[in-house]
Amino acid sequence: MAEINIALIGYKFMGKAHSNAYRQVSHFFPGKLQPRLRVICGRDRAGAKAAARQYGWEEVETDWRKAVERRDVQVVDICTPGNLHHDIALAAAAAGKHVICEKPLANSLAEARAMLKAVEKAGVCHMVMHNYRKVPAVAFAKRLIEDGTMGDIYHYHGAYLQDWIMDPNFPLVWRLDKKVAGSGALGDIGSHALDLAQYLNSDITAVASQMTTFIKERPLPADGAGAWGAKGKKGKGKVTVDDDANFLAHFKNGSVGVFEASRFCGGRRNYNTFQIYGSKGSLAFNLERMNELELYSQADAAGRQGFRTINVTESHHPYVGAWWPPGHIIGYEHTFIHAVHDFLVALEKDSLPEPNFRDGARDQAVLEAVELSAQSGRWEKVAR
Ligand code: SOE
Repeated sequence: MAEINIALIGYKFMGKAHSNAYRQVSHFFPGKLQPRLRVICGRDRAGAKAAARQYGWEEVETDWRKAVERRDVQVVDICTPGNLHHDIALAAAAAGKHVICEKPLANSLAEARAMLKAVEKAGVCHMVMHNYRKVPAVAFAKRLIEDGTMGDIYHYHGAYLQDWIMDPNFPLVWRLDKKVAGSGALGDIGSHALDLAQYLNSDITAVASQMTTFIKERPLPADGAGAWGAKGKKGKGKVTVDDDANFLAHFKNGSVGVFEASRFCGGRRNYNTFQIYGSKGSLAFNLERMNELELYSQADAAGRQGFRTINVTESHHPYVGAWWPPGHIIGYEHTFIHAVHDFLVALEKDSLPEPNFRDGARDQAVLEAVELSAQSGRWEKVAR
């Protein structure tokens, strides 16, 4: 098994999830390539060193440019806030490195398109970490749609609801600073919801939206760990992103969509859901019950119709065969292992995984249209 050296830029929540995926993937999806956790990079040396010790990285860098330029690195994995995605991806592509990037791909459509152009010009492999496509139940839903079980799709309802910033005293972390995050609930979790919709249903062609900020200023982070540049300052800062984004959508296949992304829905800790209604059947998924898929089929005999719960834990379900016997469920962290597995297979086959930067740029075009519509108050077409 050949080794492939990884440089991970960023070591917080996503850095932890990606590190675990690199360490686990070869145990459950043995292939020709084995990731080597070569260097982890973070601005704060002490923090990066602690993460290196905890997750098993060999070396530490505090300057991402040095990590990207290293001749012993073949893959650059971007787990930073969105304002650095573009610069790191362009540097990595120019250095001939394969690139994985957290979602959303960028903080603007222009940046996303420049990133796509750079990786395609460099001829490197690229993936955007929309990990929820790698949930077995979601990949199985894709199979049911593709094999015609759902018939023609009429409706797609997508909602990704959380509640972690409802406390007005929650500090002004970087996700609430437009200069760093690009947008709020829309880009952070709305991007997941619309990526699943474009994966499962078809391209979104137009949107009509509204975006709301419920709490307009918050305490600056005491330790400066949050909004960059706010280190050590006292007092409050202005929230410059949306707390909620909801929008109507038209799809290329003629179906219609309703979407909501909010971090103000009490009790919804990580409630990423979709319902799909077609001419022959319906599907419903809830990430908080991620091993289950609700299926309604018109083909069921009269008197016996109704939503049934499929336990997506059989060996013939996507990815499940690598894990446990039926009913022995998997979790959030497995979606990242599946994504890394797909990336390694793409590298082995000299192909491209999904979702790659082309998908990420298509998602970014929808994000931009949603923001335009919230400003114009009109339907906006999605740039293609
Ligand atoms: C915060 O909203 C967050 O960590 C997102 O950034 C992730 O993409 C999502 O998987 C979980 O929630």
